[in-house]
Amino acid sequence: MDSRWAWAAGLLAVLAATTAMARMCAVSIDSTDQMTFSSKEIKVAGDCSEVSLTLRHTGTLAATAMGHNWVLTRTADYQPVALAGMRGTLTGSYLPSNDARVLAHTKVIGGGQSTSVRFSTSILRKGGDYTFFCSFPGHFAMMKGKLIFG
Ligand SMILES: [Cu+2]
Repeated sequence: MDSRWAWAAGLLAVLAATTAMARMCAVSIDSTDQMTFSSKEIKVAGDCSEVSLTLRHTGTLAATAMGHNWVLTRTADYQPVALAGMRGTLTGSYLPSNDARVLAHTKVIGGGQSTSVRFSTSILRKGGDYTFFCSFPGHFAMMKGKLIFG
């Protein structure tokens, strides 16, 4: 009996430690028919272990005409990935397929829709230089911002 209680207490301690370590942080950003994001900067606290990002499209235009997505890369990779994405397709999220430079991304949505993506902050370095953008062809120059982690 004693050893069973000790085992249960040990299991609870492990569960408590795991829960304390895993911190999910929710962030959200809007996009519009005017080809804009609602913010130029997204801050993720350094103790977040996971990020849940929600992208909303508050406009009315269809995804084929004014589609938006949210793509995260290192800032050095942002333009090359955006340019490569222009040769992509709507179903492929206008991104090169299986490209390790794409750290996280949502699908492309149209007006009135929302989507989200979850990713681990283990892919980020504190204080690193990260850019988020929309890879719909022609949007990346206007629709971009910085993601700050740390
Ligand atoms: Cu867009």
